[in-house]
Amino acid sequence: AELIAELRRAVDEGQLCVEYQPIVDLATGTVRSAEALVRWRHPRLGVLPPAAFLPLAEETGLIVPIDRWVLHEACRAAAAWRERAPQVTVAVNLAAAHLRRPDLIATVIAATAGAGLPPRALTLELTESALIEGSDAVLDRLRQLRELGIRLAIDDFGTGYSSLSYLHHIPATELKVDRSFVARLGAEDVRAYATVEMVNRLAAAFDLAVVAEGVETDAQHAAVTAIGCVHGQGWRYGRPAALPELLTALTPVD
Ligand code: G
Ligand code: G
Ligand code: MN
Ligand code: NA
Repeated sequence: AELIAELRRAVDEGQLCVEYQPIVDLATGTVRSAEALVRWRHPRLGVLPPAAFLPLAEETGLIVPIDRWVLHEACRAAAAWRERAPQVTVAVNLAAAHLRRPDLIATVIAATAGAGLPPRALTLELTESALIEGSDAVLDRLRQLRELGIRLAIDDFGTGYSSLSYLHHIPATELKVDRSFVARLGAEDVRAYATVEMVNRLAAAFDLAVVAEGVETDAQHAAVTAIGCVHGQGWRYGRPAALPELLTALTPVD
């Protein structure tokens, strides 16, 4: 209960911060995008990861102002790094609650336009469980976002209790292969390999880009590359880091 009150104040008192993790082109190692990941600099408990407070935020509805703050912050950051690296986009996680909000489109436009970020430079990451609730109103909102040029990623793909039929309706642009599958690749697990291969083929058939998440080792990197995934994310390429560190990584070496 106390944590709820503290979390409510955290947004207003500037205790949240955002780290950025690179998403690279597997063939060249070039940074293509960066995922914004929220942290809470708690005055007593130190830096808390999302898992420590986002479930509470979702229960209480505080996730809406939190995600909105992250979205604005990330759009401003991306507009800044694109002056240095014009092709590098940004990815922001959105909780399911946003899809049910009629003001979602206005919120996203306010963030991109306010930052001077072209909509095509923003990817919104949504989980399967958020997407399968897909009422007509939700689908309509997703289509409006696509019409603006916003990209839509299905996060943690393969971990929800969803059927695959929703892929036919959701106007997504990419799939993020959940890191639990990638984690098993290093051990030359035949089933893990087949799973990632299947996701990659499915993505190709639906004309979706694929990001392999949680790539930690050279062996996993080799496996996802051999399977044909185009993009990768994980400690092998870079940990989530504060904006200045990402900017350093993006500095053209010349
Ligand atoms: O950084 P970390 O690996 O601990 O993130 C854990 C999870 O929290 C990720 O799967 C990510 O989807 C989620 N997450 C991180 N930042 C945000 C955010 O700003 N909003 C929402 N809704 N989820 C986030
Ligand atoms: O949105 P999503 O749940 O996919 O967020 C990515 C989460 O995965 C973040 O919390 C991030 O800190 C974490 N992460 C990113 N790269 C790696 C990795 O290589 N290994 C592990 N174990 N976790 C990672
Ligand atoms: Mn994500
Ligand atoms: Na994920």
